[in-house]
Amino acid sequence: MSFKTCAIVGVLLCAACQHAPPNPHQPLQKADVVEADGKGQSTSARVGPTKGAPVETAPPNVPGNQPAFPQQTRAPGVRTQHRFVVQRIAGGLKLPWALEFLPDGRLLVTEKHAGKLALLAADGRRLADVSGVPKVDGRDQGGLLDVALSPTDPERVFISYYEPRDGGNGLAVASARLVGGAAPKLDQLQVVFRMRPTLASTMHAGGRLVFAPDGNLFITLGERSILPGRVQAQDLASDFGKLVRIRPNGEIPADNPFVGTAGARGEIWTLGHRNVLGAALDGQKRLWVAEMGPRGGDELNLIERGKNYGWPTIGYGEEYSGARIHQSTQAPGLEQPIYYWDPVISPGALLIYSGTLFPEWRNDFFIAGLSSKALIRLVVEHDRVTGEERLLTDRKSRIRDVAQAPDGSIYLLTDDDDDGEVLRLAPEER
Ligand SMILES: [Ca+2]
Repeated sequence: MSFKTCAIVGVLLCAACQHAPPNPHQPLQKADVVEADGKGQSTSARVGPTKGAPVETAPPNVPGNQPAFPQQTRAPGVRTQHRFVVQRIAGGLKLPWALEFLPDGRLLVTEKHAGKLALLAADGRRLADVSGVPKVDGRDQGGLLDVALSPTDPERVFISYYEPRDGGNGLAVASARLVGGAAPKLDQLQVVFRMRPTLASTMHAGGRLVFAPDGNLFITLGERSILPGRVQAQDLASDFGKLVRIRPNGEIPADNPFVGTAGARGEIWTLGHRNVLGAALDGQKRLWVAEMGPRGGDELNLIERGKNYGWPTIGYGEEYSGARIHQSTQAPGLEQPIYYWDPVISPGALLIYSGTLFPEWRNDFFIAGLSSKALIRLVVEHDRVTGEERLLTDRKSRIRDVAQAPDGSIYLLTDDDDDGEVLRLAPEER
C-alpha cells in the first residue's frame, strides 16, 4: 500500500507507511503497530514467553477444578507468523457494540447506551445517525446491541436491544427497511422477538444475532444475572439463559426441539447458558458460542439442537465473591464446553475466519476480549482447541466486537465511553 493510498482511505496507523514522509498531525507510534512473531510482536506479561506454553500464566481462580479432557483449557500458545497492520478507521464512538457491513462499503455501528445507529463511510467518517431506532433501556449492559443485515434482502436490517417495559425490561429484536440517502431511517419497523418474561435487570440479556443458512435467525440470550433470573436458565417456560431460533418474521419453526413440549417455549433451541454475546457459524455451518461465565468460567461451546449447556448446575467458575455456584464441573446430560478460561477473558463477540486475505488464519476462531483487553485467537482442529494466541495486547483496549469484512480483512470495535474505535487488521503489503 502506498502512502498516497493510505491517505486516501483515511488510515491513521499503517506500518507500511513507515518509509513515507511523516505526517506532523498524525505521527505514527510504534506502539500502535502490531507485528507478527519474531518481528517485534508485542506481548504483555500475561502472555507466556515459551513457545508452546499456554498463553495464560496467571493462576486459576478455582484451582480445584480439573478439565474434563486434555486441552479443554490452557491450550498450547501459538504465534501468528505473517505480518499485519492495525489501522484506526474511526474513533469517537460512544460504547460501540456491533458493526455491520453494507453492500456499498459503508458501515453500520450501534452505540449501546445512546441507542444510536451510526452510518459510517468506508473511510470511517460519520455520515449520519439512522433515525427510527426504537427507545432503548440504555443502562449498564443494556441499550442498542447487535445489528445484522438480512442475508437475502440487503435493505433489511435486524437490531437487538433492551426494550423498556412495564415492570422492567427485556431483550427485543426488530427488523426494518433501511432507506434514505443523506437522512437514512429505519422504515416499517417490526418487532419480531420479545424475550419473556419481563424482569427488572440491567444485565445478562445476550443479544447476538446470527442467520443460519436455512434463513432462520438465532438469537443469543442471557439469564439476567439476578437470582430470580438465573434459576430460569434451566426452565423451558422462560427465555432466560437460552439460545432461540425463529423465522425472520418472528414465527417459530415447526422443527424447533421443544415445539409440542408441554409448558415449553417453542422458540428455544438450547438451554443452560449464562450470557452469550459471541456466536458464529463455522465452515460446516455449525453454530458456536463464546459465553460469558462467572469468575473463572468463560466458555466456548459447540451448539447442538435441544441440548443443555449446564448453567447454573455445572461449570468451572465461581461467584465474584468467591462463593460456590455449581454442584460439580460435570454431570450426565449436560454438555461440556469445548474450552474454558480461568481466569476469564470476557468474550464480547466471536468470529470464525473464512476469508482468503489471511490464509494462515483460515478457520481460526477470534474472540473479542473485554476484561482481557486482547483479541483472542484459537486454532481449532477436530472440535478441540489446539492453540491459543492473544493479539493486540499492547493496545490495552477492551475489544467489544470482531467481524470479517467482505474483502477478508478483520474489523474490531473497542469499548470506550467516548473514543470507541473501529480498527482494521490487514496483511502488511511489501
Ligand atoms: Ca456451560
